[in-house]
Parts: sequence; structure tokens; C-alpha cells
Amino acid sequence: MTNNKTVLAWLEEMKTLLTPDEIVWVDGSDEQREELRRVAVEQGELHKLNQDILPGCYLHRTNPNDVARVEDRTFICTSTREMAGPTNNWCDPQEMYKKLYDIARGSYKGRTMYIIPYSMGPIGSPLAKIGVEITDSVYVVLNMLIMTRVSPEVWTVLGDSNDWVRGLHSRCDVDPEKRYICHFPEDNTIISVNSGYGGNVLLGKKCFALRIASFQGWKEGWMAEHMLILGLQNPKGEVHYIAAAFPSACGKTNLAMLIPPAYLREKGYKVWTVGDDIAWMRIGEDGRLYAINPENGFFGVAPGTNEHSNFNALESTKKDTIFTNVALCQNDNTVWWEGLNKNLPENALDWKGNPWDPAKFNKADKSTCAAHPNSRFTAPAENCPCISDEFNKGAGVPISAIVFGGRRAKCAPLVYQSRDWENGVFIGSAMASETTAAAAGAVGVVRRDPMAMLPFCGYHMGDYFRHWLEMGKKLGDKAPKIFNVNWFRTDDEGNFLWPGFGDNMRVLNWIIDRCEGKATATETAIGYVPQPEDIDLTDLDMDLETLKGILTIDKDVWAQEAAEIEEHYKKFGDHLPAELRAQLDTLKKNLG
Ligand code: OXD
Ligand code: MN
Repeated sequence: MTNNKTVLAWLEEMKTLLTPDEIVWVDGSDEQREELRRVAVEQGELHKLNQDILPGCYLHRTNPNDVARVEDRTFICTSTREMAGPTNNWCDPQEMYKKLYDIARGSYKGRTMYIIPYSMGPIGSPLAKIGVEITDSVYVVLNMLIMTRVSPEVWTVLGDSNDWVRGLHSRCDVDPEKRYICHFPEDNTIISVNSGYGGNVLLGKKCFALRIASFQGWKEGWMAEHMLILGLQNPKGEVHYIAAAFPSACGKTNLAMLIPPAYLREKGYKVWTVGDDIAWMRIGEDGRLYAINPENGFFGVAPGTNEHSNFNALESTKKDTIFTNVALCQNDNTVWWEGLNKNLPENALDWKGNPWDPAKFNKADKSTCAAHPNSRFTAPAENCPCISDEFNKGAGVPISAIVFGGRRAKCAPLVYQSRDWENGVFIGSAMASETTAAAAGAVGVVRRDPMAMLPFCGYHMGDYFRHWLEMGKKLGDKAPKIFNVNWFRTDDEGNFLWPGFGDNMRVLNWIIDRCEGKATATETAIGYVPQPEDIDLTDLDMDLETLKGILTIDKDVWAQEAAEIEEHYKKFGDHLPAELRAQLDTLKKNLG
């Protein structure tokens, strides 16, 4: 398969450590995928769904103790604690290697070691990177075949280079007490033990494409971000690209696959999806910022996905998709989740495989749900009806606007533009979202999540802010414009004031018009805010007064916000760039 000495040496070391019974080199072929599916069904790892309705689709159930990413067991193991910074768990690399090797030793006994060569990004693209994951889980292999590009060509592109990321996954006993997701950014290595759940074990995704890649980007002068990428096509046929960072559960996948309201659709507006979760961005030869989506599929949250909330995501799941922890409708051997439709299924099994009683279902009580709230679909990007033509091209797309956002009931206006790049970095660094009833814990608690990277930045977040500022200096006047959006402003009863979903297109149009110098705005204490007339409300049941309301900036709320940002900044100590402190001072001064 490969003569790469660095790969062969590492595999030898891993074989000795893990002692597998068998070794399978994964090649990405259709024949091998079929065989792996068969093995997975035989082992009870996958359940084959109705192939007439859902061809190539399977259901998987994880251990009930293993249903989400585990941030408290995720470590960045850099040579010093300071390098990992105050927002990451840290452990000395030598100590952690020893602990993990002790856990993993002999753990492939009686199992197969799968070797997966994969490319993050189109194979051979100058923006792509290569990884090799070994795993004892056929479920992981089948997911990686969807989420990344797996092919012998990866070995060809790698040649004898040592520039690849090592990924060791072992399911061990799925023991939550011994579960660790560890990153060694200085060694390009990831080790994950005792989990079988997506975000912990599909090592190309959060582990490589964000935590390791953010570190690589810092050292090599590029950016790995928790961002969707979309192309907005106007009636002239021109496409402008936007990259947007929102914390988890703020609708990145929905925005990435947006369908414009009928009025704008008829005029010729359209959105193309390049990515829904991760963007890798580099400065191109013309000095602009170019982005690729390093992934090859969508690992989306199932509950709430339906033909109205996200038609394109739902379409993407209709073939060759793996569903994890959703409900099984035994009558027709298909799947269901809360929010798919209003027909609560009879004769269904819940996500744990137990009979589900629709009569006991109570939306407010998650324990009565048929699907786990974090149940997922792993769907090939090529299934998406609005996938961009650029998706498979290695050159990347030029980014006109970067958009930050979160859930804020009263604070941020519907949309505003930063004064410049530095001010935009300030906005990103202070990004926050309020918790909803959908998550465990108190409702309405503000959580700071800079650039939506809090759980994903592989080094000191103060240095990450510095890196953003440096990128801005290199980009100069070619830098994308930076905006902030908030689809979640509410009235005093907690009702959302903005319709969201497809109507967000009205805001995206203003953003692109601003980039093109075509739209007006008013300068405020926090940046440029549109006049209500600047947002096209045609065919929308909303009066100008309501819109005006969600574009206002309440100085008392913002004074409180500035005080909270000050507190948030204390964490970063002397790694906080002076420019950001100055931005905060300016904000306070502007607020009077
Ligand atoms: C995800 C996340 O799963 O951000 O994409 O949590
Ligand atoms: Mn994400």
C-alpha cells in the first residue's frame, strides 16, 4: 500500500502495542465498503434499514454511556501547560502517552486493526492535509469513508513525506472512567480510547481538522476554523462566499443549506453549500483569503431536521447514510426522530433499542424521547442537492465575508458590521451564546465561546487571537469584512422576533451588499448597523417597527456586556493582545 518509512514504522509500533488478530488496509473501494457493511451487520454494529426507501442506509446504537463529545476528558498535550492555555485541559505528553499506551496495550486482541489513509480536503489540493487513522471499530471505518476522502491515492500524494497526522482509536471497553481524547500537536498525533461516539472517534473531524489543524495553521500561517462556508448566488449569476462561525446548536448546518424565500428565489437568488462545520483558509496568490471544507460529509444533529427546517439536509440522508442513536420504526424498517414530522411512530424502538411508547412522549422531558437529543446522521456531501461545484475543487473559494453569531435574547442586534478587521477579531473573541432549554443546566446562561472555537482550539487562545490579528495584517485591504448576526432576539415573553431559516437570506444579502459597497449603514457604539429600510422585508409578515426593535442597541445591556468581556479577558493574562484590550476600551468609551 505504501513504502512511506514514517508510516510503516508507526504501524509496526502500533501493532506491537495493540496486538490485533488481523489487519485490514482500507482502500475506499465500493467492494470493500460493501464487505465492511456486511461484517458490521453480522457483528451487530449496524442494522440494515429498508433498502427500497433508504438505499445504503444503516442504523447504529452507541453504548448509552457514550453519546456525545466529552470535553472534560479532552486534552491538549503540549510540552508546556502555558502553550495549551487556560481554556484547555493539559497533561504532560510523556505522562499521557504512558497512561494511554497502558490503557490501549493488547486492546486489539481478538479484533481487527483497520488502517485508514484519508485526506482532509480534495486529494492533492494545496490546502488539504493527510491523516492515517487506525481503529478497531468497523463503524468508525464506515463513517470515515463518508466524512473524509479515503483512497490509495492518498498514499501516492503523501509519498515519503512525514507531514501526516497519526490517529489511534481503540474502543477498549467503552469505559467512561478511562475515556480520553488526547492531542499531541507537536507530534501531529491523536489518541482516543474507550469511546465509540462520532466526535470522539472520527479523528479527522474535531481532533484533526480543528484542534491539530489550528495549531498547524498557527505555525504555518493559515487558519482552521469552526465555520460553515456558503456561496450566495445573485440574479446576475455571481457567487460570493461567506464563512460563518456559530457555537454548536445555533444552526450552522441550516444556514449552510438555506433555501431563500420564494420572492428572492424567483428573482434568481440561491445558496450553494461548500461546508457546514469546518473551514481551512489560506491566503491565495491574489492576496485574498481562500477556504476549503476539509470534510467530505455531514455529521449532523438529527432531531429538529425536517423538510421545512432543512430540506437539503434531509435529502442528503436518503441514501448511503449512517444514523446513530435515532429511533427505529419497525413497521417499515425506517428511522424517526423528534421533529422529523408529527407522526409519532407506532411499534418503534427508541435509541437504546427498547420499545417506545408514543403515549408517554412529552416534548419537555428528554428521557421520553425516541431519538437521543444528540442523535446524528452521517451523510455524504455529494447527496446534498445544493452542494457547490467548488466543493471538490482544491483551489478553495474566495471569502468575501466572515460572520460570527450566537444566541442572544437581548444583546446583539440582528446584524452589524465591524469597523475593521481588528474590531472584527474583538467581536469574535467576545462571542457568546445563551443556553437553551434544549441543553442540560440553567436556561439563559451566557457562555463565552470565542470564534466558536472554545472546545476546539489546540493552543493558547490568547495566541490564537494574536494569530487572527496577524492574518489580518497580511491580508490588508483584501481581508474579508467581518460581521455579527443574531437570529435569536426575543420579546418579553421569550418569543423569537426574527423568523430565521430561509429569511436569513435577507440579512446575507445586506452583508454581501456591504462587501460590495452597495448598502448603507449607521455607525453605532458597536459597529455599523443597517437602517431598517436596508433589510428587504418584501413578502415577510413583519413591520418596520419590529425590525427596528431588533436592530437597536440597548446601552445598559451593552455596558453589562462590556463588563463581562473584561472578566472573560482576564483568563488570557499577558497572552491577550493589547489591540483587543484597546478595542474593549473603545467600546466602553463609545457606550459613554
Ligand atoms: C459538532 C459540534 O458536532 O460542534 O459539530 O458539536
Ligand atoms: Mn461543529
